Amino acid sequence: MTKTIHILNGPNLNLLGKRQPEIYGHATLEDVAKDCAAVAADFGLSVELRQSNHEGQIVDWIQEARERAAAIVINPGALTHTSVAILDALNTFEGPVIEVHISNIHKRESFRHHSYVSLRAEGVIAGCGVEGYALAVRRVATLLAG
Ligand code: DHK
Repeated sequence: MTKTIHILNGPNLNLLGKRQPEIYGHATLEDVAKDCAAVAADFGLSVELRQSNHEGQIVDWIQEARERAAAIVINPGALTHTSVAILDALNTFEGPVIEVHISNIHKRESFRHHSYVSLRAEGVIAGCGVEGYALAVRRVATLLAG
């Protein structure tokens, strides 16, 4: 059976392409889903991309991923910097986790420099624009190949 990578996105990322394009660019989440699906297909993998503005929904999706996903790529948006609940949920997941930030969070306000999710993630990609998602999928493919 084809292994699936769940690509989870947090608050405000539904506005990707419209929101502060000078920081987050012009591509939409739909564009991201297409790019990631193409890269995943090269490795015989599939992707499922979701977005929610609600912390509890993301926790529920991480728990669902325990049963259904081989790996998680996650951009928790602002919840990166605040959510112990998302970290705790990720700590129940057994496969690889790659954290993605479109912007370089280390070049921005100091409150964006800390990530709870990084305590769990195998890898972190920041500042590569939306290309970071496809890079994360590529990395997941390497990790799944063992
Ligand atoms: C996205 C957000 O919404 C911010 O709250 C984070 C992240 C950075 C990004 O760069 O993708 O601080």
